Amino acid sequence: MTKYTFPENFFFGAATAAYQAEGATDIGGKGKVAWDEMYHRESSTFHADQASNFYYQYEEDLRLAKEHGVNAIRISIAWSRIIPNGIGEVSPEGIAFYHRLIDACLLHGVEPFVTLHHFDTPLHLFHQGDWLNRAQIDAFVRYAEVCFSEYGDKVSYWITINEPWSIVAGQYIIGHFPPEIHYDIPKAVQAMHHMMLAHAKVVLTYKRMNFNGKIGIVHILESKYARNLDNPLDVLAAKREDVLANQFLLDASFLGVYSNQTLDHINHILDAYGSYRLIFASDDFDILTQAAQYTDFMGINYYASHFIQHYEGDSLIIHNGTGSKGSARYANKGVGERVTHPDVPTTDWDWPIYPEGLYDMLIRIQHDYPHIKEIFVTENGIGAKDIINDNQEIIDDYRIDYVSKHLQAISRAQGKGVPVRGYFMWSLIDLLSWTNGFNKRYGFFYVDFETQKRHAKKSAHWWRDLSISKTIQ
Ligand code: BGP
Repeated sequence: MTKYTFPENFFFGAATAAYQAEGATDIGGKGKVAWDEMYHRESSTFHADQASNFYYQYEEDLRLAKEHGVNAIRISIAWSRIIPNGIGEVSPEGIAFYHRLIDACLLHGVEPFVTLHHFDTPLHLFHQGDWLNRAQIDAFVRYAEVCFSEYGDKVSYWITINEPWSIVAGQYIIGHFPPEIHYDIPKAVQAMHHMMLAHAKVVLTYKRMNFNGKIGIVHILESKYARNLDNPLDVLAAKREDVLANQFLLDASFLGVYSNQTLDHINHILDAYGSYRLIFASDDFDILTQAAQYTDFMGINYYASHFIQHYEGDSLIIHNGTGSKGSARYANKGVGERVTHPDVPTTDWDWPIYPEGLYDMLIRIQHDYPHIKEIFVTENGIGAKDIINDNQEIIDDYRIDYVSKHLQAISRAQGKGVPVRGYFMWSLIDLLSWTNGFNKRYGFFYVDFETQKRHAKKSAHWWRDLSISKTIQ
């Protein structure tokens, strides 16, 4: 049996995000975000007011993390705790909370990787257009400067933005994130460009401030395969989805320019939606190019890959937000349609389980962007309806299997020279899932959302052993 061994200094991490974990949405002067409004509509069956109560229980969660071999944690800072309306006064209570949280991470020996934006733009800015509004870029830079001045001496790893693609896909294509707009790819592309600029300006700001830490960005990167490799139309559809979801952002953040091939495909997609063309300012590419050189690492979130076939017709997306297997559809005009593959299993939420797609993506990144010095797999995991039995155990063998297979893919890529320095399981504790609520669980620790009591799952015990042996069979 092949053995996969990880280096001594590898980060065996786990991830969280402020809005999904903290709760305390109206505590400490926190400003509102668009999710608060959406979840408090009558039709919503859940909200984030308590979430996993991390705001109050982070000490316990960090202790559990440490005890189970988790030596790094992704946390995010809620912009609206630091600057409640996004542009005005800084909140001393918000500043103090993240000092306490970051200090606790360091005290427990759990390295904090801190994200500045994880899907939670302050409501006031959201109402002014969110990332479609270029003016938000400067507001984000100011917020980042505040965070760097406060926490820059303590935090060694910063992440500017989490998953620009998921943000715009949710907001403007699938329509299950506020403002719930459907099938508007032009808006999605324009907002991504603005996020890339915001990321770039924050990287340059951080470097100007002369800290010793590192800064990077997290992209969700799912491989896109033609369903039928012999059909050139399927091949084209897969390429188009790849450019839209992956290559556009990779080019911006790691080359500083959109290649001709990228722009060609983007323009073809835009043509299906009218005459829209991406709007740039004259110095955008100087900023992107400079930042690309100074970006220290790339974070990859990876859950699934997709098999794509040619698609004619209007966009049609049905989101499976309940875990009733087989209910999803995903077809975009001008791009293609995702279909199942008979050899590839899926989760109850219809996400294909395909570790090989992570391996392929890592090899491709190394090939196309060889100057990237360090890579972290910043999220990977499986959402499931975990059951707690009468003995208070959660036997999540499917999670151990999923994580093992993805770690094997990472180890194989390391063997080919891909510089993957750490892995973060999504998630440390069960959290709010943005569009699925609380029954799609990902954590090493089961959260009873009634009592907020934590229970270590079988996977947490397995992780402790793995963090010691550093070896997967
Ligand atoms: C990523 C996000 C996370 C998390 C995860 C699981 O895209 O960065 O915040 O939610 O996906 O997704 P979901 O909760 O929709 O299953």
